[in-house]
Amino acid sequence: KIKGLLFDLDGVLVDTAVYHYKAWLRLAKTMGFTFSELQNEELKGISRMDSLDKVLAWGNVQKSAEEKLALATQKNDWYVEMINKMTPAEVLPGALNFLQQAKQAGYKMALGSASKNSATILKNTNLAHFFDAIVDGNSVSKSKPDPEVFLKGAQELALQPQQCVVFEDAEAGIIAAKRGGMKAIGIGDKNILKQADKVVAGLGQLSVKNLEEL
Ligand code: G16
Ligand code: MG
Repeated sequence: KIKGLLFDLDGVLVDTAVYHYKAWLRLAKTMGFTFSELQNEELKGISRMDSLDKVLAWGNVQKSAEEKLALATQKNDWYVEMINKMTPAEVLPGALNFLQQAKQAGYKMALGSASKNSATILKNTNLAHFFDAIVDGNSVSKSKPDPEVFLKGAQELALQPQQCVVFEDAEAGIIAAKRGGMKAIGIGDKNILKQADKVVAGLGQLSVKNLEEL
């Protein structure tokens, strides 16, 4: 029986991808190149340093480890400037209602995000109080598709992986959930999130009652 819900942040509860995109693009431009919105899709769900490596490869740019750290810090400063101004109005459609229903129904809930900025986002959007545990980029050593982030989440909820459902918009996140032994609900496109047990366009398309059918 399902007792715990593990939520990805960017793309599931809030759309911070647009802020990541703006900050990475600004960084690319300082190095004299640009990249497309389609390429930006590849940055979803992966860590900051992995994202930087991809961006640099697109620009055919080589940097030392020290320079990379400075570039990632610059990008993050621009990103944080934007998320500092986020409001509860930026919670994705249906997400708040779903979290409320789930809380009411007695599910334990954890965040499972790759971001090191999850605390700021949760605070500014008023979502922090829903979570019994927060596992994010500050507390994991291996990025999705490694299941670490979700295994830790289940553990912090004192549940077995089989008792948990993961909500994810990135293919790497769905793979992480399946490798961890959890059910996975994809938020997005069926043709991309192939390994998900079920795919919906957004949490608004899902009712907490649907969880019992999984
Ligand atoms: C999010 C985004 C990724 C981002 C990562 C790290 O993951 O989807 O694009 O690179 O966090 O973010 P930060 O630079 O803030 O540490 P998730 O897992 O919430 O979808
Ligand atoms: Mg995501």
